[in-house]
Amino acid sequence: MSYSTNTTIEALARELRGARRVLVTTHQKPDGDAMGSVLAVVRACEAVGVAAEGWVVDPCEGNLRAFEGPTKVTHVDPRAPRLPEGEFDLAVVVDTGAWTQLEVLAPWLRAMHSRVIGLDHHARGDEVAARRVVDVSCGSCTALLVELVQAMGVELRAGADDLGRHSIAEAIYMGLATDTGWFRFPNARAKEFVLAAHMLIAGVDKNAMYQQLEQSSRAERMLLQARALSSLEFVVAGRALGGGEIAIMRLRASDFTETGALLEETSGLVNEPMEVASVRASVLVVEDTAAGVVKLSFRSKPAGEDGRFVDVNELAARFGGGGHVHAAGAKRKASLDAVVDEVRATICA
Ligand SMILES: [Mn+2]
Repeated sequence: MSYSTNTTIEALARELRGARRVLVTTHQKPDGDAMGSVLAVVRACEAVGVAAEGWVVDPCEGNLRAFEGPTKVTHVDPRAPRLPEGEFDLAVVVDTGAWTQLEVLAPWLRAMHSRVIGLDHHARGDEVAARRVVDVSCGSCTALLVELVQAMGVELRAGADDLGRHSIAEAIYMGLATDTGWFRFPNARAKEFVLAAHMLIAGVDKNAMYQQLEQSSRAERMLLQARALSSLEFVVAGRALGGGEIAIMRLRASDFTETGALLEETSGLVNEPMEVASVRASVLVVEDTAAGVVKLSFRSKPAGEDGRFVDVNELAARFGGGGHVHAAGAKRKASLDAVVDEVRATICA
């Protein structure tokens, strides 16, 4: 069976209302939409008197945990995997339908299969949920969840404290804003703006959210970014990659000790050189002495007018890694400089 809708939102809403105890989960390393989706469904269940809890496999991107408030969410360290305990009569998988993104919980979800429902906006997925609604026309999974919340007969303001925080609307706005790059990406269409307006009317403080999510990094991270940018070089890509320029940046172990930045604070740095018009892809090479490896992150821009783009999944595969066509990673057991030389040679080839 293909990954497509096989039931209705109304039917899923009825299942949720009729449940006693619900577990809501999403893809590993949740982003704003994944976390917003989990919080929205848990809060909607609670609003109709159904016991519900979120189950999230870390690492958790950005400052998303600040939005949990009193909503019950269990965080699992993937290095110490564990499974839910006790009886759940329904499981909800949001913002994904792919086994590869649900590794930790997969044994539990497989055993639950007939009692797993899914709501997603991705084009590809597996038979994780027995009953599901998949709508790729939604800019975020939370955009789809607006329909679920309405079908459950729950107010968007449900869950809000005295200051209007921790509502369903806030969780939905978080997904909308982050998955559309704060309403800049092509998936921010009229529908997403209309939904966003409804969430603001329901009391969401968008400025506070922006500050919490996008302006809350440590000074150490900015100092690390300065180090990365000062190492920036532009390499002309060979014919195999379609020409143009590819940016390479490197971070040594000393860059971390001298700035006081943490390894996880490299998140997002690889995207910085993409601001340059001529850059088609970017590579960040990071020395991780604790793990004894050099980590590579690859990113590429979407296809240009000529329909060409750098397939970084393929590029990463040459370093024993992989991922997606526009975002991939790899690990290498070699010195930082040797890996950078290797990257340069591969790009020029
Ligand atoms: Mn999403």
